Amino acid sequence: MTAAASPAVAQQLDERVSAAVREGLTARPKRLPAWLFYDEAGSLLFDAITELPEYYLTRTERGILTAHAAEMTAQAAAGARLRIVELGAGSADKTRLLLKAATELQGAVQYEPVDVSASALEAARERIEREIKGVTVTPRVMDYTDGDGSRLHLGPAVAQERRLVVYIGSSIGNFEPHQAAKLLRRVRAGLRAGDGFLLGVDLAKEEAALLAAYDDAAGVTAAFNRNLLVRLNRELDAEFAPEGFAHCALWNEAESRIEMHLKSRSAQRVHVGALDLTVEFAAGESIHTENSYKYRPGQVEALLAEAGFRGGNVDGCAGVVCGVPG
Ligand code: AVI
Repeated sequence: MTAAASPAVAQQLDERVSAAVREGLTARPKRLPAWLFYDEAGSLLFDAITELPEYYLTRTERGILTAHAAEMTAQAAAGARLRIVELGAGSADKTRLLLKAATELQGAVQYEPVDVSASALEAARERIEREIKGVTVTPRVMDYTDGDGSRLHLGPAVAQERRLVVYIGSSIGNFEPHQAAKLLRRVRAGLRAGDGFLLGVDLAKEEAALLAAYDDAAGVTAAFNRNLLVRLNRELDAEFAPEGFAHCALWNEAESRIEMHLKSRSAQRVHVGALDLTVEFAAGESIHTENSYKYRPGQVEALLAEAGFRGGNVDGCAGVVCGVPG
């Protein structure tokens, strides 16, 4: 499959955006799905977030991979040849540590990044093949979240090879628990005995650290949140004044999640031209834009076990490598 998004795929995305916005802005309370963050500007803002001093997630995960990539790839390969598949690869920045470890282990490695963004995949392919000798990149443009509950198509299962499916960056935390469980079951169903799964999750921690990570001093996360309105203005001919909405991050202890909201600073009415929809906001009313679940010790292992994985926690920290029972 090539990395170019076909017109049919682009049209499907437009329809998905329209349906999600109509549904979310007419719901009570109002909400918008977090996947809407990632247009081109949103993806750049997210990259900037990962560099922020307050956003501990990326550097923590990079530290874990730096320390354990060799051990992880060796454990996943278990003496066979390893092929690496990555879900939601984006710029594939941290995955490079695994790819380097895999080339050191076996000389060359096939890498299959999966993402909805054809441009991000193409940029990653170009950079990885240039910078890491021995890696062959086969990008796949696919929405891995879009499924009917059946098996996730994870590329060819080649005899004598073991696949390691990588899902890092704590992206699983942006799914509701039942959706996360369903995704894990679909991954499991797409794997063969002996294949592996590397999952990066974030654990619950002190509230102040969590709030700072999602409401940074430089205002990058606020811009990321408001960019959603900029996107609706451009793609759906909406008339949001982004500064008329305050970025708000809160810790929901009962649900163990950070929530992001856009709170209307005043009573206002916003027209969304392409949907022929006028949305009324009371002063202080919010649009719920994201949940980021923070797991408690043992929860992830239980989720994985329920999905049919046999797991091992690496480092007692945020990385979990597990295998498919063989
Ligand atoms: C992509 N995802 C794991 C990020 C997170 O931490 O939930 C998205 C994000 N939202 C605000 N900052 C980063």
